[in-house]
Formats: sequence, structure tokens, C-alpha cells
Amino acid sequence: VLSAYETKAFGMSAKTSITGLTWIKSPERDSITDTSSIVETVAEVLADVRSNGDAAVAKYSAKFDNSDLTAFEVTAAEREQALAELDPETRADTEFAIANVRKFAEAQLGTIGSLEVETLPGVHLGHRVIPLERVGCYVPGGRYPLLSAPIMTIVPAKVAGVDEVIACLPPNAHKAMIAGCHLAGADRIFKIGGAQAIAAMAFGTETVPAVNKIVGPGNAFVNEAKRQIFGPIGIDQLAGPSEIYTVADDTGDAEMLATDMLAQAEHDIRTRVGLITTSKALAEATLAEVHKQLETLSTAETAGQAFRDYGEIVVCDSEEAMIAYSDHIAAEHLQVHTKDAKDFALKLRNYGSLFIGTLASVVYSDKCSGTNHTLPTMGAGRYTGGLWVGAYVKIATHQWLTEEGVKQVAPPAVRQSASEGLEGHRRAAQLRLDRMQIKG
Ligand code: HSO
Ligand code: ZN
Repeated sequence: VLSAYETKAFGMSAKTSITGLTWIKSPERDSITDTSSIVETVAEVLADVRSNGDAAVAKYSAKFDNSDLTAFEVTAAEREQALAELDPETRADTEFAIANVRKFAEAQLGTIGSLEVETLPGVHLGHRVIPLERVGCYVPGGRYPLLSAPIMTIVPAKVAGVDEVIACLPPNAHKAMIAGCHLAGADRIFKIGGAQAIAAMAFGTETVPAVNKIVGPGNAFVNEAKRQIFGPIGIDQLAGPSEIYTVADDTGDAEMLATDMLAQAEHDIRTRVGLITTSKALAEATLAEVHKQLETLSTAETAGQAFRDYGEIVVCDSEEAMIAYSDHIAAEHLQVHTKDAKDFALKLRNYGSLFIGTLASVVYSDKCSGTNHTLPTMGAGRYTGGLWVGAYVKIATHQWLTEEGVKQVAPPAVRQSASEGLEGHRRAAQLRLDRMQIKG
């Protein structure tokens, strides 16, 4: 089921005025039926959990997740058990990924600082970087347990200095996911999934504390719930199906391009994959290679359908057209396979995360290289990057003035307020000046 906003993501490919493009393979589907019923179902879950707390959570866990749980929190003993059941190699790999995501998040946090500046004589302005108090990380169950999922939402929250990081995962999620949440540093973990998890974290229940922001991808119900609670509660973004595009010139490698596309296509039948290239020969070779690889890929059923429905291979008659079309798509993952890839990368504007040169693989970032894999999809890369440590802090401004500063800003503020007919504002602006005059 897809919710209303997901329908808008498709149909973008065809609607472009960019010239010099020839499709060797176009997406066969570009619109998906709207299912507004989900909007109402989610609204009902949210309202019910808001008024009835844990009882409503238990009711929807039974209804949607087939779970009879009434106590949702993962206990210390369960955490221990989940860890004990994790094989040592998986644990080491998980810890490797956590360390790398942490290192990069720490370095990024170092680029955000507090500020104090005097912009006019006596007018002192500034901002502070303040961590959020409480954050909720939704960890999807999914067809495959993705151990990197809790890492990407929980680790940067801890690095940012969030006081309490809670995680919710579906009751039937693989036990390893509990170990993943634990190793990533979740303060509290709850076995609650779907819209009821978002509701519990947004409004709080007897056992789940209310949070200030909810992050992490989920299914259509989770997305819709995040959309509906947004406002008083923050969200990261609305996650759509994965996307991978590559811009390539004639130095591109068809086998590698096909492999990379199918690596993401196996996620979901709605994954969008694409090649934007100036080489017709590469385009044709890649198309043939995709079909060849599908013959032996164990996940070909999903990957093949995704490629059939949403795959696109476009030949561009200039580098400019290639850049323009790539910026138009704003793919979640964008690979650059060109001569001088580092220079070429600087010409690109819209993408979630960039993979420069043929040695960088999206899969490394999916798992463990250190950049966050929670990235903008459906064109959101035109206005935002992905989840990062900065999403867990707020940059909040402040000011203080000397009498000299008041002399600078009060007269214009008095005049503006008077001309707008805001007498209360005028008085507040004038009062400081009057007090200064009385003092002499
Ligand atoms: N490609 C996904 C993340 C992921 N894939 C994790 C495998 N593991 C996010 O776009
Ligand atoms: Zn992936």
C-alpha cells in the first residue's frame, strides 16, 4: 500500500523539458494508485493511542502484527540474550560499522559550532547548538533484518548528545535487531511496530516516553503516521523506496553498473534504478548485462520487477544534458563513473549521497563505511541531504543589548510598530528608550 504523497514521486522521469535525452529503457510505471484509506486508518490509530495509551498499542499490535504482547519494553535479560545469540563475526562487523558511523558523525558535529557576534554597536547576537532531549528511532522489520538500520539512526543521536534515545521495532523483528539497537546505544527499546509505534513515541503512553523527534524509515503506515504527527514533533523525512542512479561517460563498466543497479533493485519491487550516460554503447551493454545477471541472481524476482517497472537508461547527447537530468532526478544514491570523477562530482547539485569513482560502492555506505544510509528519496534530494548528527541538535538563537544597542534598534522598531498600528509593540520598543532617558 502506498500513501498519497508517494504517488507524486513517480512520473518525474517523463516530465522534463531537458533536451538531448534518448531513452534506451524507460520506466514502465510512472504512477501508483493512491490509497487514501491508509490516511484514515493511521489517523484512527494515532487518536486511539493518544487517548488510550498502552491498551491501544496492544490492540493494534494484535491486529496488525499478530502479537499478543502487553509489556513492550525489551528487558536487560532480553538484550543479553539477543547479544549472546549474535554470532561473533556479525557482532564484530556491527561494531566496525558503529565505530565508522560514530567517527564520521563526530567529525561532522565538529563543523557545527556556537556563535557570538556584535552586528551593530551594542547588539550582540548568537546561537547555541543544543541537543534534543528525547529522540525516537523507528527500526523497520522488513523482509531481511538490516542490522545497519538501527546504527544509522541511533549512533548519530548519541554522538549529538541526545539525553534519551529510544528505539521501536516490530514485535516480530529478528532478534539480531534487538542486539543491533543495543550495540548502537539505544537507552530503551520497545517491541512496537507500525503506526502504533509512531503514535506511542509521539504522544507517550504509560510505558513509552513521548519524544521530540522521530526518525527512521518504515512502511507506508509508518510514513503516513510520521506525516500526521509532524509539527509539534519533528521527523527526519518520509522514506520512499531505495534509488540508485549512475552518471557515466564512455569509461563506465557495464558489468559494474548492472551489478550496482541490481544490488539496490533487490530491496523492493518499487526501487528506482537508473543509468544516465553520454555513451550509447555503454547504455546498450548495461541493459544486456542487467538481463544476463538477472538469470543467476537469487533475488531476481524482486530485482527484475523493479528494473522492469522503474529502471531507466538514458543516453545524453552532452555532458550538460547528463548533469541536468541527474539533477532533475535527484537520486537517493548517485554514482559518478566518469573520467576525473572528483571534478565531475562538483558539477552535480541534487542527490542524497554521492559515490565518486568506481571504487566507492553504495553497498559500503549501506553497511559500514560511515556516511549515513538514511537518505532523501522521491526527489527530496533537491532540498535536503540525508540524516546526520545535525538532525539531532537545534541551532537556537539569542541576543543581548547594551544601551548603545537599544539606541540603534529602538527608533526603527518604534516607527515600524506605529505605522503597522501595533500599539503594544510600539510601547515595548519605546519603554527601553524612556527608561534610559530617566536614568540620564
Ligand atoms: N540501501 C538502503 C540501506 C541498506 N541496504 C542497508 C542494505 N542494508 C538505504 O537506501
Ligand atoms: Zn541497500
